[in-house]
Amino acid sequence: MTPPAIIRPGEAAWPAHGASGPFIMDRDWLPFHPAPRQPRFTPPQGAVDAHCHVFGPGAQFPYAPERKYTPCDAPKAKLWGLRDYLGFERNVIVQATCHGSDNRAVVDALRDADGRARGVATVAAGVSDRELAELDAAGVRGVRFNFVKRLVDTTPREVLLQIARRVAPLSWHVVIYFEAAELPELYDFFASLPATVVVDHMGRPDVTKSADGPEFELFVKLMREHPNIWSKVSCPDRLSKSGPPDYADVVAFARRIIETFPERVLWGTDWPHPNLKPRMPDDGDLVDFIPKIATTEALQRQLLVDNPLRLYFRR
Ligand code: 0GY
Repeated sequence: MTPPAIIRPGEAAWPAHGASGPFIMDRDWLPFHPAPRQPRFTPPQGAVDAHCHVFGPGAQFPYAPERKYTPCDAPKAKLWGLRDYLGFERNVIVQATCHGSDNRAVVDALRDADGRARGVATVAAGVSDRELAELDAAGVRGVRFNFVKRLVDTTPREVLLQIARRVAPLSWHVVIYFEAAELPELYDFFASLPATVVVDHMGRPDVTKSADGPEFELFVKLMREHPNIWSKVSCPDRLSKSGPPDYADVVAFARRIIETFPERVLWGTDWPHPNLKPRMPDDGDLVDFIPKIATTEALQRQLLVDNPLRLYFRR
């Protein structure tokens, strides 16, 4: 039987059912929220969820042998359902590390999206021109470099630079994911990347420190001194110690980035929220966090519409 094209929260098929095919979801894996509430905040027309993932389904798109986790399946039909339910029009689907550099699940979703999704891939240095052209034709507009050690084995910087040079002719950008404590060591490398660079989740600041303190100041300096560097102001659920529904301790960090660099910020749900513990966020809470960090309609429009359209949907 063909699965439905769109599965919305509230429908019987919405909650996660583990991993399909030969895969068994990790015992301590938390699946995405089984019944997210509808947000009170209405995103502006044309809003883009610029950081989300698809997982499998494993039976169709096998998880990578080198993965560090086995998630629940989170198929495109549910991503489209969540998009509509939360009031978004488009998605940027970021290749998750559980799929390694096998981008088939993302490409399949992009081809199904009717022009309403773009992708960020993971590629190896040996990727062929033909593979890159196929990814580009499907809607991929960037590559992701991951420096979070619990997620990936380290790739040498020369190899990453080689990849950045390979994708430059396609005008792709580079998404980087790292923890704040690693920034001093990685700063010069990031500053040297020959592309537009997008940082995941504000470089994962330690929000128990001050948003005006030296650690976050280094990240602000990186953006201030390098106009090619953008930031996603996403994942309060990953960063907050004070927790939902307000994620109050993340507000000052996200506001500082949005108000200082309003033309270089993006926002995303991060659905289906890989590796999140001790609890899954309610995606409705995440959308209601937006007006706390982008406090005017003009800022909300830049964050959710103008910036992602400029970066991802110009072609
Ligand atoms: C995120 C965060 C995480 C995971 C991944 O690709 C991934 O596996 O990105 C994480 O575990 O912090 O941005 O989705």
